[in-house]
Amino acid sequence: MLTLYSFGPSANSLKPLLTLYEKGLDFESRYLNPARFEQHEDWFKQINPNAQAPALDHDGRIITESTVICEYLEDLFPGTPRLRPEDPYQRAQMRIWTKWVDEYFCWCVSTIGWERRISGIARSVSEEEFERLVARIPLKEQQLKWRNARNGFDKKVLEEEMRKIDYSVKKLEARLSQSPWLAGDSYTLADICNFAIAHTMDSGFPELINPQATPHILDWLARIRERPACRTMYANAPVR
Ligand SMILES: N[C@@H](CCC(=O)N[C@@H](CS)C(=O)NCC(=O)O)C(=O)O
Repeated sequence: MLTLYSFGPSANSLKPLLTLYEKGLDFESRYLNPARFEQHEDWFKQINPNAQAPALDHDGRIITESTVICEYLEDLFPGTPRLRPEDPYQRAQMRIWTKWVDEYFCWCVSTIGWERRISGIARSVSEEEFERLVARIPLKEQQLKWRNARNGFDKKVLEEEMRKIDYSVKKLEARLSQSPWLAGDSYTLADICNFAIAHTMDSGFPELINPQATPHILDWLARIRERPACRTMYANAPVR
């Protein structure tokens, strides 16, 4: 029995969600609502002590870390489709791109997302209620992120994150002008994990991602969105 706790098809949650749909696996989807701060509730901290989504429950055993969950699913269900190349060089390329998304790309996009979207959630409650909610968050750095979302991130931090996003977009475009998928000839976890962060960037950052500047990224996004698994994932997304 597989149960995925997630925010639905967004950011780190999208990675295991799309992997599960790609593999056509039966699983129970438990959506957490960030607008209700559900990820910080005690029952969920029993599942993931970091109070963050996603988390996978496989027959009572918990796996956290979005990219690790994807690799775990690939280990358990390696067939149809294979999402990790057999060739060691291409497999290494896949891991370079998943490492990059986890260590660099996701962070700059995340900060701008927190400034643009999470700020609304952080400001939706009274000061007293906000303090009560922040006190439930186990990671100090996440507490700080919530405070920054409520008070507004430093302008210099936002400028630096935008610089990193610009660099990331150029790096992705350059790679996708060389091969159809990030690790080479086949669609892999590298594409799923980068798509998780980039999937709404053509609407969120049209000054960076557009037909003139990034035709290869747009083509890559379209090819992933057209996949039956991706269509099903979006069709089943929670309405908020
Ligand atoms: N390294 C973790 C990061 C998980 C993470 O950052 N989750 C975010 C959503 S993308 C979260 O739960 N944020 C809500 C919060 O921290 O309150 C992973 O890849 O799974």
